[in-house]
Amino acid sequence: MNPDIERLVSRAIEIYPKGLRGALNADEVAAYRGLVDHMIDVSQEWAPDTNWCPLAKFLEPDRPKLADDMLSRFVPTRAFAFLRETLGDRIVILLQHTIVRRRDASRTGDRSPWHLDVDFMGYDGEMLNMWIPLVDVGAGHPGLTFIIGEEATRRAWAHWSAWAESNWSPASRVAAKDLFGDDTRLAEILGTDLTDVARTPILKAGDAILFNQAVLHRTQDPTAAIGPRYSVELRLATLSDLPQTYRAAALPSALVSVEGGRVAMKYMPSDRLPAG
Ligand SMILES: O=C(O)CCC(=O)C(=O)O
Ligand SMILES: [Fe+2]
Repeated sequence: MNPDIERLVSRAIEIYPKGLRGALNADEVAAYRGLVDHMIDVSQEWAPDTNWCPLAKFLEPDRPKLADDMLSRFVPTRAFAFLRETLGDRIVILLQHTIVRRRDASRTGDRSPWHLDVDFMGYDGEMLNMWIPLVDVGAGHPGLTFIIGEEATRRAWAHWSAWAESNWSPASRVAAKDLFGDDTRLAEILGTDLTDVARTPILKAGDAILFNQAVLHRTQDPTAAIGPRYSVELRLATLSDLPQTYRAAALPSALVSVEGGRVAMKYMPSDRLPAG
C-alpha cells in the first residue's frame, strides 16, 4: 500500500475514533447552537433549503463575521485545550471544510452514506475531524456510526484504493459516490457482519469525537428524535502534517498559534501558511 495511506490507516486503527467528554460546556453549547442557527439562516438566503455551511463563507466581504465569532469562542474551551495537548501549539483550521449542520430530523434523505473523508482531503498529510454534536446523539438524535477494527478498516481501504487508482486524483478530488453502498453491500465488501465492526458512540451535547480521513463512517440511521440535529465538524491539521494537496489548493484557513501563553489567530489561504 502507498506509505502515506498506510500511515493514516494505522492511526485510524490504533487511535481513532477517540472521544472527549465535555469538550464544550452547557453555556458554550447554547452559544454554538445560536451561532449555527444564525449561519444556516444566512446561508439559506443564497442557498434555500440548505442545512449545512462551511465557515469559509463567513470570511467573504459583506457577510457577518460569524467564523471569527465561532473560533474566538473556541479558544477558551476544553476542546481547544485537548487539541493543543494532542496537536501542539500550531494548529491549522481548514475553514473550507469546517462545517456547521442543522439537520432536520424529518428529512431522512439528508443523511451522509458510508464514506471516507479522504475524498476531499487527500492522504498526503493527516486531517483530523473534531466532530461536536450540540444535542445528545447516539441514543437521541442521529449521531455518527463508525467502522472499527483492523481487518475491516484495511478492507475498506483496499476497496477505496482500487476505485481511486483510476478515478481519484488530488487535483480533481472526485468524491467516491456510493462506493460503499448500503449496509448489506458494505458487509460484503468488509467480509463481516456489521454488528461486529459498526459502532455508534452515545454522546451528550458538547462531547466530541476525533477521527482522521481513514475512518469509514456515515450518519446514524434515523432515530425518533424530534427537532434538528445540530453539529459542528471542525477540520484540523498540524502545520507540519497539513495535507499537501490542501496547501496546493490555496483554501481558506486559520492558523492558531500559542506563543508565550497567548493565542493568536491568523486567516490566510493555505498556500501562504508557513512551512511546518
Ligand atoms: O453530519 C453527519 O451526519 C455526517 C458528518 C460527516 O460525515 C463528517 O463529519 O465527516
Ligand atoms: Fe464525513
